[in-house]
Amino acid sequence: MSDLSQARAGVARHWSLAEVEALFALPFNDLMFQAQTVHRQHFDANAVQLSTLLSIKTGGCSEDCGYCSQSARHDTGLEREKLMEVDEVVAAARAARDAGATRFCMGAAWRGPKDKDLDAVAGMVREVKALGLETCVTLGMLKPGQAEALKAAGLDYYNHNLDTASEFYGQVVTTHTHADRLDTLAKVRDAGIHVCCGGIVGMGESRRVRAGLILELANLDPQPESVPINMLVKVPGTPLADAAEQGGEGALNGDLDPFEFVRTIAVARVTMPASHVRLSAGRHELGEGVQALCFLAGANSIFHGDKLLTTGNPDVTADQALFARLGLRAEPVSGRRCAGH
Ligand code: SAM
Ligand code: DTB
Ligand code: SF4
Repeated sequence: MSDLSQARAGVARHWSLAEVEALFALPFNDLMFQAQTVHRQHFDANAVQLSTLLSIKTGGCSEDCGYCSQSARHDTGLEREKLMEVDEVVAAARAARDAGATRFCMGAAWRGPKDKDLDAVAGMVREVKALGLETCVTLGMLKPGQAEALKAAGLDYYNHNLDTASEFYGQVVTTHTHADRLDTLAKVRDAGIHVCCGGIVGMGESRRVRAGLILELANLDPQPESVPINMLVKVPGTPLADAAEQGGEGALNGDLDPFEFVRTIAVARVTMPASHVRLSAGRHELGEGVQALCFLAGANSIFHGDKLLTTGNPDVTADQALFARLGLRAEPVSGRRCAGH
């Protein structure tokens, strides 16, 4: 089967680093054209899926992820909070649904859940699902049996990001490994839960590392159904608060070139044609012009609501105005063109 017909059929194929790097190196207009062509074969080009985030357990995390405001090892001034009550979570989910979200993502600052925590989260999943929302949680590493318990509660998606290419991972996190991440992803898949898996750019990595991240995501088999691409939010007090680009392709005045972020979205779209690619953290910082380019590059999902986990996000009225200017509309549940993805 040719590459194009494979892409049309939504069949994943194995990508090489050279191929992914070649996509990154294309003239911008050529890359955008490829991304838009692939996007239109699989999705309604003007529909965007809306997910709302809620931090159900904030701060005090044992892990040392260099970008994260919630690590107990970084002095970010964030107040540590205990796990929220089910009623509060349900109220937030109802408000998110009423504001137009179709998926509700609950995040906890844990290395992984204890069994007691998992029971509480399973209760939240059950009630959020009963509101007619798709459910997603991101709880860190899972132990045997935990993914099955979440599936039984009605969990649709588990978010667990690779975050960066394996070769760079050890420079960002030392308390767990890239292999640990893959292990949890396998548990999620085996339990029959959809996978939400992406990464962060702008952490001082090279273009080769960005290509390596997309390569590792695209070669997951099956490919993740949702792929969040985050622009690093530089949180004061974290080791990456002053992350600078080392130069080379994709750098601009010591920082990540916003066009490099758009390229990353486009390469994700071309290599993962049937996945929802989410323009995730960093929308405030990117501005509306660059966000519009991201939609053109094939992003078809965003976080909706004025807060991510601990940092800000454009508010709902700003997004409504942007969607109206661009002729975009919110995607109803199961808006994919390809069955089963
Ligand atoms: N503890 C769980 C874990 O590590 O998987 C779940 C929560 S963690 C905050 C979820 C994801 O948020 C991370 O994998 C990372 O991709 C993203 N993230 C966290 N802090 C960020 C930041 N400052 N900028 C961009 N993305 C960030
Ligand atoms: C993802 O890839 N990005 C979201 C969600 N998955 C959990 C989190 C972004 C966090 C941004 C920094 C913060 O608000 O703490
Ligand atoms: Fe903890 Fe997740 Fe933040 Fe890492 S990214 S410090 S595991 S909350």
